[in-house]
Amino acid sequence: MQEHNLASFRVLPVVTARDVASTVALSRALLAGGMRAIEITLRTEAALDAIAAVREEVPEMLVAAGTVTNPGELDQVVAAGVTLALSPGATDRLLAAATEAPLQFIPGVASASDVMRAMDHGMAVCKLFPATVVGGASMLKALGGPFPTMKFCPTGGLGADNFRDFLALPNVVCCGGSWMVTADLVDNGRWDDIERLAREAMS
Ligand code: PYR
Repeated sequence: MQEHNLASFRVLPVVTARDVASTVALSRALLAGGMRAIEITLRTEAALDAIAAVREEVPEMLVAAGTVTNPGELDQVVAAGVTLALSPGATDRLLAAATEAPLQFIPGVASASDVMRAMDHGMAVCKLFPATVVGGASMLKALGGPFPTMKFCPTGGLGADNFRDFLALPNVVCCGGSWMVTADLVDNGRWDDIERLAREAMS
């Protein structure tokens, strides 16, 4: 299993690919703003083509796949050459498949039991999702008690105003967020604003 330096990402932009061209364009803007990793979620028809295109056309960007919810989707992203996959949750089937797959997998968790199931399958990093809904920074501090070695990538409800509170926690390696790649920014081709928001998040 390949291990990524997640702390170096700082903020992992979580992208819904509307189409290939706009996803390549927003990836270039994020890269120009200092972001070197992107999570493209499997929520749209365009997602797998967008993953392939960004890998090809923006090779400096590490392309992770998000919303990987079952072993079949895991196979698809492995076939696409992806080395990091994330999920909003986890099932035992998905966790078992992930331990056999040639990539790093970050399952989603929302409770102590979810963390324990992830640990059963050897996971060292989990995505807290939806982070602000299930308790936010207080939840992460509380989980740090029984699970001192587990690291988290909180995602869901994070924005420019609060992500630094999460990053400051010792058990947070990086934060997921979409505030720099909203539908409004992407649909209107506001690449300069995306670049600026990325740069602000990385500074
Ligand atoms: C995901 O779908 O992977 C999220 O980040 C929620």
